[in-house]
Amino acid sequence: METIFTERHKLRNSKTELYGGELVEPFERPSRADDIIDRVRAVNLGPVSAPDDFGMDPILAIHDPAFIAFLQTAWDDWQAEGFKGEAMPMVWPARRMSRRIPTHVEGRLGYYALACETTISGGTWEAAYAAAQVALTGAQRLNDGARAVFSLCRPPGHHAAIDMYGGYCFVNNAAVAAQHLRDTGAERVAILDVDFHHGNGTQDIFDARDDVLFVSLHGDPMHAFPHFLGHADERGSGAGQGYTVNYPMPPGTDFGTWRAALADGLSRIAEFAPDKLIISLGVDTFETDPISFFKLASDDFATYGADIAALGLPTLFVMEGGYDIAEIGVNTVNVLQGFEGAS
Ligand code: SP5
Ligand code: ZN
Repeated sequence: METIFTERHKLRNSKTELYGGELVEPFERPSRADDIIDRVRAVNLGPVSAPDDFGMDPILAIHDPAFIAFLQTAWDDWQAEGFKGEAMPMVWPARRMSRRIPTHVEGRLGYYALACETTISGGTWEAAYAAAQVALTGAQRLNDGARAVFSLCRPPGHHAAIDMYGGYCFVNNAAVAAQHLRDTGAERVAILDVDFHHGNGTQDIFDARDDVLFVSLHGDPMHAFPHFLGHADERGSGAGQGYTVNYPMPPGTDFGTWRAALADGLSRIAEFAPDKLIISLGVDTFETDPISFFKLASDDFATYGADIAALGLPTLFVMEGGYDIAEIGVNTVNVLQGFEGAS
């Protein structure tokens, strides 16, 4: 399997994350991608290629232009205020408040953020742009006939909505890739999100659409980030009714339970009969992940990779989360090798 990767991910290197009331080293750090690419190379998964540049249009096909303009200048605007730390919001348009977009960067951060753990620092936009190109290049490889491709995106994307960032995400790489596939011939695209966290951004983007099926397995939002989306009764709206499928699961969920939900989701995808499949691949379902509560073991990742391959669809793997730094490379590549072994 070919991997698409660029060292430009390193430009996303913020020093702080707000966690448990402290500023800590971010869980979403450059060594994650380095560990994954090292493992890809160590097992000879396949060629590693740099992304092509598809420009801004495919990003603007998903995201609000004013939101993207905000991301592009947020760090400079923040620095211009003379602040010493990295950019983070502290006030939001909460219930019964105005939706008018403020002028001051503090207000703009609150308007566009869905969570404040994710700070913005120099290079964040450049890395997010590059990650979207990594996803787009993978999608184009499927168009060119590949059975499967691994887009090693960093920063991740599935929490980024039309006009919101947070959860370590800025541009929704999987959504950008899905729209590109739609715009280049695919009639139906399915996105299967196996990251521990609910893909609220992806769900939001495709909520009212029946041409992109969104299926997500995740920690129950009653107990897990992003807390405000991902319940089982969210099924899509308007024409998209029935095209969002959520499997929230409780703390301590083991592989048996998780795999049964996967089987149900895979049957829904088979029924939808998409032209292409995108996997939002987060390995934070691992038993010792520091911020999650599922109990998957390393071998389980290979097992479910094979389950996904059984659909027989052209498949793009887009990297999302996963924070157990020691095992992230092994677990990620286990999914890909499990897939290849069953293809
Ligand atoms: C892409 C992705 O996986 N983003 C996840 C962002 C989660 N950020 C908030 C983490 C808060 C975790 N609180 C867990 C308490 C564990 N005891
Ligand atoms: Zn996650």
